[in-house]
Amino acid sequence: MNDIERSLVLIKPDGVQRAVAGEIITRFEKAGLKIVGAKMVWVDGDFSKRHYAEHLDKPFYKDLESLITEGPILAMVIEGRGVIAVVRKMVGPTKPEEAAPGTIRGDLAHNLGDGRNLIHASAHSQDAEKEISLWFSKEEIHSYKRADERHTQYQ
Ligand code: IDP
Ligand code: MG
Repeated sequence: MNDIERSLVLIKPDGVQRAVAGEIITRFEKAGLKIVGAKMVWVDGDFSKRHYAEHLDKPFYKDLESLITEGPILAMVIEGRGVIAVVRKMVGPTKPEEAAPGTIRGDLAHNLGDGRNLIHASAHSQDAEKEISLWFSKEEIHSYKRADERHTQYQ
């Protein structure tokens, strides 16, 4: 069985502004994943450069920085078994037009362009660890039991 992991999930400014945050969070909750941290943050260019360090030299970085700093982000830490891969599957591929129906990007971002794909999710465990410590302090991440845990994979 997969280990319990944590993933950093961001509903990006376009997701907050399109008011699909509730729909997205519901999908994670219904999948049995646990939200262990959540806050709304409006980041600046310096913070964007830290979060997207791997993309700094990409041609799309400037547009990406504009997009990620244009409004508040709903940032979450989500916990569950194999959660990093599960969330990436639920999110779908980077380009919404390539995302299958049933995925968050496929269902909710299909017609959007210019990198507007609603959501960020950690790609692998090293990224997750780095990203969670960039966005959240230890005190902002909480341990609690879901009411349905007795019947789920957490046992
Ligand atoms: P990911 O969010 O699916 O992990 P990455 O390749 O890590 O995708 O890219 C980070 C973000 O940068 C994407 O979610 C998207 O918003 C933006 N982006 C990626 N590639 C392009 C592009 O070719 N043009 C414009 N924006 C892009
Ligand atoms: Mg990425």
